[in-house]
Amino acid sequence: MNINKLILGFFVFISATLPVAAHEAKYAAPLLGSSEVPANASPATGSVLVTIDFDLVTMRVEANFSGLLGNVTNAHIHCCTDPGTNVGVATQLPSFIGFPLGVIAGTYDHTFDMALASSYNLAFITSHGGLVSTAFNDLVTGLDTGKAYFNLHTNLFPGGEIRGLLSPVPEPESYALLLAGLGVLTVFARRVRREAV
Ligand SMILES: [Cu+2]
Repeated sequence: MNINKLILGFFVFISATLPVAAHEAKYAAPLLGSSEVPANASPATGSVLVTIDFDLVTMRVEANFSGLLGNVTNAHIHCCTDPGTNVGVATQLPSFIGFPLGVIAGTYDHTFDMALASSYNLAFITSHGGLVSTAFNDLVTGLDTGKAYFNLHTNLFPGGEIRGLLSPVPEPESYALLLAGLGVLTVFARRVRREAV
């Protein structure tokens, strides 16, 4: 076995394994009053994790929050704008279906079918290519580039009590597979060296 075959084998191994992990993308954010625009002094905290599955065209939203001064009126994701500015809602209105309303603390976990227009603010679809597919692409681009934020509105803070700018979470599986691939390469290289002796 020569080194070229070895390198070829490595890339075949990587290309066969990496795409499996790359079909999903995760985005996370802490939720804080200080992240609102303008900032507020709410002591509430929370966090949100958004998982996009590109095979199923779904978006899972997991959130938790506590210590709100007001009662939840709605929560959703706004897109797409630069950090420190405000923009319209991209996702389902007035609120994510099943989101705990009228409370000061809670948890949420729901998976949306992003091939359905009902998972979006219709105005977002209209202003982002007019199709569910173009809206989905623009939302994902917004998530990838730090231009989408989760906003939780309450009766005391109609503009939003806690908010978080969603940013990509590195995929540990991708790195694990890359390291596994390097491990295989090392084993092959050792065997080649032994055979050469
Ligand atoms: Cu909002």
